Amino acid sequence: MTQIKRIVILTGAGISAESGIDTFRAAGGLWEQHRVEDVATPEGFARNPDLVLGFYDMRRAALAHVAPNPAHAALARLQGEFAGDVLLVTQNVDDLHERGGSRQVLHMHGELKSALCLACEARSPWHAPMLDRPPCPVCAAPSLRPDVVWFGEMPYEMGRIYQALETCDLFVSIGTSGAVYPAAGFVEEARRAGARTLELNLEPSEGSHRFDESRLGPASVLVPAWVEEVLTTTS
Ligand code: BJW
Repeated sequence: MTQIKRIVILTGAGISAESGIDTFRAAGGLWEQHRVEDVATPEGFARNPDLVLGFYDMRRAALAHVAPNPAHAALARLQGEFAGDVLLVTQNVDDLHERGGSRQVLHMHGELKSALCLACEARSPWHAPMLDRPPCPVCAAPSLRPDVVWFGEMPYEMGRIYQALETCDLFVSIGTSGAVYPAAGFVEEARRAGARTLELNLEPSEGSHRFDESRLGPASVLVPAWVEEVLTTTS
């Protein structure tokens, strides 16, 4: 633990579950309530934009009723107090890392509070519904879509993420099922770089066997305990 200088952390829906945001693949999760092909692909959006805009409007509005939990706060503490580098990459489109105190977060699957204009390709901060086809703040075209990454689309910030994975000494995956690529492959990239790999998850993920260590339990308990351990053993 004393040799650790560069940490890459990947978070998924599990870190926000205890804040009251549904995960995707659990029983009763988002993909049981909505067909993934309908709401999380460009083809689904082309077929039925109202359905997709309404789905994301509902999830954006729900952010007003949730709050960060101790796992988000612990990662913010780590970013503030760890002497080396911490890159926080999230697959989540919520804003709970930022509201938990994190200042630097890479949202590889985009953000609910951002709009992407299909006419001018501008990405703009966005807080309102999109179902009523509001104008783009940059070009005024009524062509906004949620600025999120659907299946078949390229996630954001991949260059920066792979660069960090190539030089990290510790990779930690928190609350993700390991079912979706490229994020599910990050553990292999980190292993190739010689990093230690740790998974913190409620239950073994699809990729558990790829990690040096798996700790099972709720993120609100595991993450603060792990952060405390890192800060006391590396200071
Ligand atoms: C707790 C907890 C608690 C619960 N405490 N834990 C065949 C093979 C390989 C790849 C492909 C393939 N066919 C197609 C692909 C590519 C495809 C893909 O991966 N498909 C799979 C289905 C196989 N991927 C893509 O298309 C991606 N793009 C791409 O690959 O571009 C090309 C490329 C090439 C080279 C380099 C780079 C790129 C894009 C993927 C986009 C995913 N988008 C979504 C929607 C985003 C917008 C939205 O939110 O609606 O992202 S899908 C959804 O899944 C969302 C999530 O970010 C993502 C991952 O889900 P996550 O976070 O893991 O949630 P869950 O629900 O699955 O798991 C929660 C976990 O938490 C569970 O394990 C619980 O146990 C745990 N948990 N409570 C701790 N309290």
